[in-house]
Amino acid sequence: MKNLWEISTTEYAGGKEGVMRRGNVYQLANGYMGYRGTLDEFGPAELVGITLAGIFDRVGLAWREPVNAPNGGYTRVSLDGVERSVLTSKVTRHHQTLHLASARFERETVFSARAKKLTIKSARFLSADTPNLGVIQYSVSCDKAANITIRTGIDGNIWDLNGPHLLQLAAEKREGVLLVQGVTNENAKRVLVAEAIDLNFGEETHEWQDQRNLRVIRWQAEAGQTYTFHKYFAVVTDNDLAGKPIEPAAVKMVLKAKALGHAACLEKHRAEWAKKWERCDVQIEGDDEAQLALRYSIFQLLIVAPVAGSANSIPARALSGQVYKGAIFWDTEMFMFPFFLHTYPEKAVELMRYRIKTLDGARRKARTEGPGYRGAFYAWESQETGDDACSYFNIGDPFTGRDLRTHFRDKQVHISGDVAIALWEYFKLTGDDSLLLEGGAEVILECARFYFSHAYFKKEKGRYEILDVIGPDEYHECVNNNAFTSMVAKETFVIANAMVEHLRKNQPKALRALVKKIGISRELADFREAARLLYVPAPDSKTGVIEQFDGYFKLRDDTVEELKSRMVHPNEYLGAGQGLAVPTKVIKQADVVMMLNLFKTRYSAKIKQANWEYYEPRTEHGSSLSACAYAMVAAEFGDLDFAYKYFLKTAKIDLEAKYKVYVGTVFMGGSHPAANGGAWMTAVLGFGGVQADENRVVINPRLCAQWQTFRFYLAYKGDGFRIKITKTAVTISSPSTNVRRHTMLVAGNKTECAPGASVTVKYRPTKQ
Ligand code: IFM
Repeated sequence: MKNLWEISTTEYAGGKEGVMRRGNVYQLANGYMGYRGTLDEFGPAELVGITLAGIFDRVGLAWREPVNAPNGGYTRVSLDGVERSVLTSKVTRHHQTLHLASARFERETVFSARAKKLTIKSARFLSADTPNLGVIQYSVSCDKAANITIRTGIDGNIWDLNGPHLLQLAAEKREGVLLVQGVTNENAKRVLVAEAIDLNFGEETHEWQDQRNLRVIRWQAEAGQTYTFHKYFAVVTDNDLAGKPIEPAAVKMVLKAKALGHAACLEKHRAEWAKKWERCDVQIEGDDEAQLALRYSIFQLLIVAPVAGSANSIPARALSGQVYKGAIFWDTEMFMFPFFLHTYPEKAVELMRYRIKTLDGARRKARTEGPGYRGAFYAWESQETGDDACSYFNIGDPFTGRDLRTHFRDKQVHISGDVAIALWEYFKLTGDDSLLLEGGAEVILECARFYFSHAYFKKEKGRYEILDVIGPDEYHECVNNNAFTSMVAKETFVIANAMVEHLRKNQPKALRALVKKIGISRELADFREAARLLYVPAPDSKTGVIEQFDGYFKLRDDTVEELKSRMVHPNEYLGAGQGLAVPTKVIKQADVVMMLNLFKTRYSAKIKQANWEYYEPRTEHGSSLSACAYAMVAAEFGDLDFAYKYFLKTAKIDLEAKYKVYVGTVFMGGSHPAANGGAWMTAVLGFGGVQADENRVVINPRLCAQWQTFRFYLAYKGDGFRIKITKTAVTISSPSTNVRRHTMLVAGNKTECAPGASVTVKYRPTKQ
């Protein structure tokens, strides 16, 4: 039977491309850092990357990007004086596994040389208990007596897209601990890696060569004997210990881990992961393919969930490297945040704290970006300060090599509303207004202020309009009245008004202080008016189809296939100035359909179906964010087969790693946490039919044909529930640790869920 808690492969070749894709698939992370799924002996040419969360750097005029740390996991082995690597030696067997339950990467490789067989095994994890720490167990054995040399330590040769970011690289060995330190180019932040090992064989000498700070361990190995040591490496930066000496902290960390020992470190790490899975796993009976893909997607989200107290967020390519500048996009709020909010609110809050932390950056952007913009215009590509990392020429033209003017940065204004919506959802589903008081309320008001400064009052129609924007479909820039954007802007006003009412009733002092602080008192009436008068394109009275933006229906109705047949270069970008899609109705990704999914209670199933049927054939799905929106909406109007197809497409994106790695000339080969979140949303919110708001949880299951039983956890208002859905019944178990009785609406039946009780409700399955 297939193990649905691991993935493995015997592949190790495939050139740079194969190594790059496997590096993504087999990556580990712990919120603090990511470690690509590369092999111990690999270097920068094989895209080894230990990508750090929340620390960025810029070299010259190149894009700012996250900093990669020196590789404290580096080890290479020589047999009888010749180095062995999967890249250059004869490999008779190779096997590597990613263990999802314990977030560990293992490899075993057998090399053949001169009638000898050398076996190396290694297993690594990035501690879920101590975020700065990585731990590796490394073993070597040879079937015949042999001279073996191991070089292990810290590799200061760092793979960077736009580096080098660490200057003045310096190495040391102190108290048996290896150290490599560098300083970032832009902000002079120190990044230090310390490494300690436990070794009980061989002669150890020291080498600092080619930017590598290494221990050289030589010994005469006996035939068939296994030699094992453990490596403990820690990454510490000025972000962790601003202004304080970082070296003693790093040394202490690795020596402490070493004293604790590998087994104890692993035990602590496993215990943390057991807690994560206890809460976040989703179980599907009857469909192993979906089970593994969904579990893998959840794993991808859990490994990059921000460390408690960091106020970091999750970049669009997670911690799989420096792709997309390590930046945070709307992907987080719209696609990843729902998973955390419904299962792991402690992480959801961290994601929101990031937006609070970067509010000043959003204010700066509003001031500098637009004509008279005020409030908070969040960065399209956000890094640690909230200033926009997105350039005005963000895609390279593969024909000319020149950069194309794109308007992602200046016109994709829905980002501010996406943030406001997520903040409000957090309040509604947790019932906890402390985040609002911590700065969330200020964010919401500043987002509303931004939209009011952006909105145009069209006198002859007596309405506000949001003009000159880009919606989620990035192939059509500078459009007026984009349905998604206008709806999100309107909702921001609705939320601002509701929030002010909430605070007025429950936190009047805090509200008064906030209104005074940001001087917004007179604008509150504007927000009420804008909530009423902001125009959002409505469904056509005959067809039910919502026009994506003014004039969309007049565009040329080419098919996606026709468009693609005209492509001259495989990586050419279909949008921007002269992109093939610009004069046509072909859209990049779900736009109106994304809006129908986000505001699902406001539109009928009929409207959803009409729009889905209109837009799906016209969607290129050029973004990994697209398929899940179509899947969720299809589940709502009952096309479960289609929903399933797009669910799988989304859930398998990182597992299969067949995604495109270039847009124009821009390399973007990393993992896709938004799609991972989309997979979870399609499963739980789509097939599970979960819809929670401030008043109650509604569950209207519509299981796809393949699934017999579907189990998941749901966090709601400080309590948690285990939900089991079969083809005919929903069972909700409320643990005795729950504090309150909750009323849920299950398949139309009002259901009381009391702490310690379990309740089953029968339902009639959706006809297919
Ligand atoms: O945020 C997305 C955008 O919607 C489409 N291009 C890629 C971005 C990052 O995933």
